[in-house]
Amino acid sequence: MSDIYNFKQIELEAQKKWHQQNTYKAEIDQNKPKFYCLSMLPYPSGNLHMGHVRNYTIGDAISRYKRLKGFNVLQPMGWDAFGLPAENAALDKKIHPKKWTDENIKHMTKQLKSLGFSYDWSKEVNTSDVSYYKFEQEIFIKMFEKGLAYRKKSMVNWDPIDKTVLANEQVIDGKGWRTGADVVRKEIDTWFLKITEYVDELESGLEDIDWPENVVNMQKNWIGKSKGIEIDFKTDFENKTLKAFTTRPDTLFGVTFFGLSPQHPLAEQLSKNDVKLAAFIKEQGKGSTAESDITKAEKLGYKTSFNVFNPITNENIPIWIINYVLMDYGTGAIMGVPGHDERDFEFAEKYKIQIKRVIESEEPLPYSGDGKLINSQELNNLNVDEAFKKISKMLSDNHAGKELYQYRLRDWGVSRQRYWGCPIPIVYKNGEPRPAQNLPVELPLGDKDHKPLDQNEDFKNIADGEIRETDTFDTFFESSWYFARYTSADNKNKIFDENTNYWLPVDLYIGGVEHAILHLLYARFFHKVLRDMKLVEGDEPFKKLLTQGMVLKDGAKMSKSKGNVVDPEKYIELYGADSIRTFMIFASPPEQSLEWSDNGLEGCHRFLKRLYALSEKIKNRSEDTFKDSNTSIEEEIKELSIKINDDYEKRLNLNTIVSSCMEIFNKLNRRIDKNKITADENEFLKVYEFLLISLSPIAPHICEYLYEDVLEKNFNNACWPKEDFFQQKRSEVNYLVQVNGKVRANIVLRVNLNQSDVEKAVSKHPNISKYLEGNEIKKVIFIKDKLINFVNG
Ligand code: ANZ
Repeated sequence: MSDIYNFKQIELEAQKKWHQQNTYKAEIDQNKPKFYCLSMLPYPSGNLHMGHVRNYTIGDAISRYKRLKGFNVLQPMGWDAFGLPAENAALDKKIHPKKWTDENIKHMTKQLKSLGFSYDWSKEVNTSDVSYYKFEQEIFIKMFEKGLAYRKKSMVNWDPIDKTVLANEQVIDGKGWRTGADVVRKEIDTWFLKITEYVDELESGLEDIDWPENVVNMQKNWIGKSKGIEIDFKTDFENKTLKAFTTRPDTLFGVTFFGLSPQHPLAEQLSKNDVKLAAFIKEQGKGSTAESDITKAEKLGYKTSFNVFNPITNENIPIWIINYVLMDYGTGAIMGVPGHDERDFEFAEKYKIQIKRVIESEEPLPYSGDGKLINSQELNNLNVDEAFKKISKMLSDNHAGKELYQYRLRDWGVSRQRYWGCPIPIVYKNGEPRPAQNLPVELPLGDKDHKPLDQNEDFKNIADGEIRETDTFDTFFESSWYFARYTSADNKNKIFDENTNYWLPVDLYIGGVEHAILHLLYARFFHKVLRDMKLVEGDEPFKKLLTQGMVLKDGAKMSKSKGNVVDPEKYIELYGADSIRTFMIFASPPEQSLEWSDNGLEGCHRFLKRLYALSEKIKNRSEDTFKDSNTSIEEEIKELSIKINDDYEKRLNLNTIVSSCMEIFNKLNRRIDKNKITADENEFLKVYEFLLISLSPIAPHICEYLYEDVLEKNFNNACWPKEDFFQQKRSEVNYLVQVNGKVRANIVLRVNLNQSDVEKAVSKHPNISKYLEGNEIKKVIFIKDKLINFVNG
């Protein structure tokens, strides 16, 4: 070894060796437990950023640890390569989206490799490559055939100058980002996936997975399951009945108005004979359709001249058309209870509608808590739960209502009117959609082809008056199933093979919390759909989830828009991959945010340099280097070793593993004085070996190098120490001493004595000697460090 820490050479050579030996290729091995460790795949934007480096270092450290523990590990990597930035680059830089994407992938692959991540590159996927998306098209067609994919009208942003649909991000202050034209809303046919068909399972499956509580809650809120009742209200308009969904049927006696959404069919019908109502509805059609905006907006209503009847009291209740009633939730109608619902309260105050209290409480109205029912006839004196049950029974007995669950989750609109995406494999004949016959439907890649497919006549028109669908998929489509494709990505003929069921589910998924809702929900949905197509097994794709914290600089999120980005490449050049990796792990626990610090990185680099210097001394040891010590270094690091083991195994506290390694290093270093080492040689080398092994998942290049060079062993055979390594050494043990199988004494002796020493020691004990005296001993049963049994008579 050279006398300076030449990290560049060490890292290059290690990476070359891993590549040549195919060290991280993942193949089925039934003799080992499997571990599928997955980090969220990057968008190939051009350069890795520190958030990627952190995410992938955590995943790699855990993968390497699992390998040392004897697991068969799959750790793949790939590219979420379709999307808008490639199209924008095509316009700005006059470079084809494919060329831009491929160049970025090439560069970022080099960056990933320079960080020494242990990926099985034979399973790389590029979602923009036809070898990937052809299978995606097959999945979509199966979905279409099962009725899980359908067409529906939906609203899009339309740029009247460019004559193109804009993504939400491309609308800036209501204007097209390139043309500056006023964007108009336009209703067009688009494709939806029926995620709502799986809503129950998406909700209940959250109980079976080991995910952070906040992510589980975010998914639950998004799914938005509510238990309630749909109540039928008779009306005085053409004998019609209106249904309203309520989670609080117990407040039925407090209903003082009835509300319909401006988009409700009856509202539209009434507006035919009421010009003022027609104008009101038109006014409400403007502005944002986002639920959050509607909830915040000023409450507005229009009173009609019609009524519903309370199904219990038969009382008249006026029908209003109300802006905060959403058409696509429940039935698009509400029973207004201003005494106990905040929105209804605000509305009733504004329009001077009666506000009735039906739940007793000290608190002022609107009051939404529990309490005894009042002013509610037969419900009086019940609490809210009891009243819910009673009214529910009364309504169902009268065929005037039924209990059900409502969900906020809506079907997923997957159509995008963009170029750089996977073509939706559908053709139309006389307007009727049917699956495209010859898959794949390839995205045209000609020089001039990078415009929306709708504007590409060659693509669009096929023989016999058939035309192609020109929408492409939302890029969330690709990332919804890539985790399954990785397992068989080297199989070009089949979407999945025997590797798929061997590797799935993902044992640990690591990524940013920004994907807590959509990506993770879509991926769970796809997994269930693929399961029902008998393509994969199991109900959930990701057993355990780790959401890593953000990388900050001076307290703010590191991001291009803030101009505080730190380029990993520069630091790899200056300090090496192992230093960056060590810093990324050391600076903060995986789930918390991490503050970038040049000093912190330098500190980690110094630590590795000192480890290198210590190793050199060990390497150059001679016969008389070691001199006896009366304290055991192995004992000294015992607690640290137990902590490291637990931190990897149970807590994933990777940061404290680094600090424990630093402590072990200090303990070793302290025993060195010039060229002498005060320790037992075997013990000292054993502790040094443990230090290299426990640090190797984090700083793999230097640790493998030192392991092979100093200890002269092959790192491929290195393994995590067995359980007993982590047990405190016992100096004494408690022997059960029996005579003819009966316990006659408990005697503490030195550990590890042989049978005759134990016999000698215990037979002197008065409790024992009295049974042995005068009897011939026929047999002695001996279990070392545990038991001795004398059989006589
Ligand atoms: C009467 C009532 C009384 C309500 C009360 C609440 C409190 P979650 O929990 O989110 O499911 N609602 C029903 N459909 C609606 C729609 N299309 N647009 C706007 N609001 C709607 O909410 C269910 C409650 O939201 C329902 O229960 C209904 O108001 C309202 F003291 O009915 B409630």
